[in-house]
Amino acid sequence: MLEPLTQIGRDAATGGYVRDAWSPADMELREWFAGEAARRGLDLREDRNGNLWAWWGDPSRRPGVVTGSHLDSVRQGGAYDGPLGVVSAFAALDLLRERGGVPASPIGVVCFTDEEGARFGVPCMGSRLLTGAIRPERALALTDDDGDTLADVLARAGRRPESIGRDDETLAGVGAFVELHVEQGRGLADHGRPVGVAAAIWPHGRWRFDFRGRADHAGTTRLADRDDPMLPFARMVLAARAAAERRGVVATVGKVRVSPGNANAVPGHVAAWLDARGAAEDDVRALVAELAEGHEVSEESWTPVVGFDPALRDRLARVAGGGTPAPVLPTGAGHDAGILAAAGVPVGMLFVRNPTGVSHSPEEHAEQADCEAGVVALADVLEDLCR
Ligand code: HGY
Ligand code: MN
Ligand code: MN
Ligand code: MN
Repeated sequence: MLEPLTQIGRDAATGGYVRDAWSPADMELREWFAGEAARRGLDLREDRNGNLWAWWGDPSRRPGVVTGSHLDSVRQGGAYDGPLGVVSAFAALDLLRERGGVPASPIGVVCFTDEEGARFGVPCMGSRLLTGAIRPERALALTDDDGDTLADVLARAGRRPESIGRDDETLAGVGAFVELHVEQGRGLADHGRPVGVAAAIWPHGRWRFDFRGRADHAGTTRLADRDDPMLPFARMVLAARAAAERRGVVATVGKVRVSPGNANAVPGHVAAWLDARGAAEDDVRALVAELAEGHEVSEESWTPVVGFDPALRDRLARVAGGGTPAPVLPTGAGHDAGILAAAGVPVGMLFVRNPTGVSHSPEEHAEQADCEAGVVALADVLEDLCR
């Protein structure tokens, strides 16, 4: 189902995808999106934050029902996380057209920009800017690993950095948002069902730790004379795992930057990023506070718990489940749907079965038949919401 996209940003050596926001691969994906919109005669709009909207109908006349997801990836990510939601959105719209009739509400397909935050560190950047969940000046000053700011990168991509920010006009056109996403976990595999519905998104955040020491010679500096930042870093990683087990949350350190990075020198500085999540906000906050004690720590992003609107959630479960209601599952993965829900937009999520549950990895997978079941469920949900 994802064939048109599978070669864009793919690392032939690993089969993983590297699709940083505003990278050449991302620009190619944005071109693909525009082509899909044009092929269907949809009204393509790029909002001031770079999010792409393809409309069937005019949302300025009446708020529409929007579906879609993102096309950027984590580094060495899988093929489905994001793209499955965008491809399924176009396919569901095609199915509605085949069924005949014109929906009472406009239907929009959206591609949110920079959902993963792989380049600038803050996830759901496009939807956070759209809803005002991040200040433009903070966003523009964020830098990537080369030291380029978001402002530099937007300007180079031909966008206007000075115009980013909350976009009430675009938001007013979104009467409801339904995001289809490959499940990142094994809930549906355990249920033996192809399609599920999100109950809630766990609270989650990212924190940067800076461990500072003194660069020195690896061979001539006595151990007693060393101020090696690797040691407090290593202790923090082990403490994070122990605290997560004790507190019933999850904590991950997946990105570390050691500088200056010589194999024959004690490093001067170690920067490390902690990702912590859990069903209960207090438990996540308590874990971070425990680990931050005595260290230089800054919060890079925080998303409070998102409880999807129960009436819409149950309506999606009934419609998406066909004869028997679809399973309703919580998730520890963040999504643009969570950012829009936090901004008061009626939001729901559909999940498509992932047999192994593996995600943020080239191993991420979904069976064709389940992807097709997802499209039918999404079309049924859109039809139901647009009555
Ligand atoms: O990190 C997440 O949960 C999402 O994939 N951005
Ligand atoms: Mn992801
Ligand atoms: Mn995603
Ligand atoms: Mn750069």
